[in-house]
Amino acid sequence: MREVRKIASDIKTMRVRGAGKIAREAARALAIVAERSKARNSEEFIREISEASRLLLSTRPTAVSLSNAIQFVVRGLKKEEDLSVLRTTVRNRAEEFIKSSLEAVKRIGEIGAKRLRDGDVVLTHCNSQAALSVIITAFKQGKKIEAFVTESRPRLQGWLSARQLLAAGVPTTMIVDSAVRFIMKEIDKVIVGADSIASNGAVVNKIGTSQIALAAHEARVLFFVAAETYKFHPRTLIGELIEIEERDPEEVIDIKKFPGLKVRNPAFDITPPEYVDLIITERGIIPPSAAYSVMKEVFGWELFGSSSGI
Ligand code: RUB
Repeated sequence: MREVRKIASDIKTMRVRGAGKIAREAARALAIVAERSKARNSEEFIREISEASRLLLSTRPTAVSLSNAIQFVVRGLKKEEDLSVLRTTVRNRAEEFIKSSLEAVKRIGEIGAKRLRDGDVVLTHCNSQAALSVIITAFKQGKKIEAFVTESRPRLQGWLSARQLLAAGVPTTMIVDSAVRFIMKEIDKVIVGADSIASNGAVVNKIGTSQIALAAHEARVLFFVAAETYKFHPRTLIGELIEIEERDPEEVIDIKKFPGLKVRNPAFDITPPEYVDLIITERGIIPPSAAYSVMKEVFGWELFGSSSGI
């Protein structure tokens, strides 16, 4: 469990961050438990896996990728099953999730790149591997793409995006978050990632995303979301709300220097479907109104209940 606790702490403190990466780390953590478990029987093994799953789930509440990855790995584990079968099942599923998640990012790049034209100026926010995959793939195809990245206060994930884009050779400009509306007249398309997508097509992503969508809408700039299908939140179908993580005020300001000051630090916001033109998934491009159909197709097993009880 020591390794799992380390992975959980890395996710919580954002040493590992981004919805896709934390999902893959969670799957990797479960594979480690399966490999190293000293359980003497299947019941003990399932208990260990459940404990690890709960710990991983407690790290960050908003990105549904985390719980979808865990459900994918642990679904339907039964104590009546042979211990060695359970071990192999968890390891194989974790491996399968990691592999298909990485392939999805690549595929989203290929599919999304078709929507970028030569000469497009594309704005992105935060640091999304799916969104960057679209920009970088189009650029590598020879389209003259220029990127704008927001700083993405308070954690400055925009710096990571800037580095990735520059490393790929994409001409990149950074702006502060509050410059978005001013700059929007120079932008052709906005592409962001997602931490969760609700059944009505609303997109939960890094704080500030919904303001960018609003500015894009006002300026008639297309607003794309790049998201693997495991970013769709199946339980929103039964009315569950997506929890918005509020992080430590210290990320925003040194509060010791401002006695009495209240600070709020919501890490994500919700962009209503009306402001989203397209969602680019590894299965194809959909309008936000098709979120429900994607969920039905992808999460059949989840919607009809998981017997793992985790
Ligand atoms: C990251 C963030 C990203 C999504 C999608 O927030 O909001 O846009 O997670 O990323 P944080 P990806 O830095 O707080 O984790 O496409 O890489 O999954």
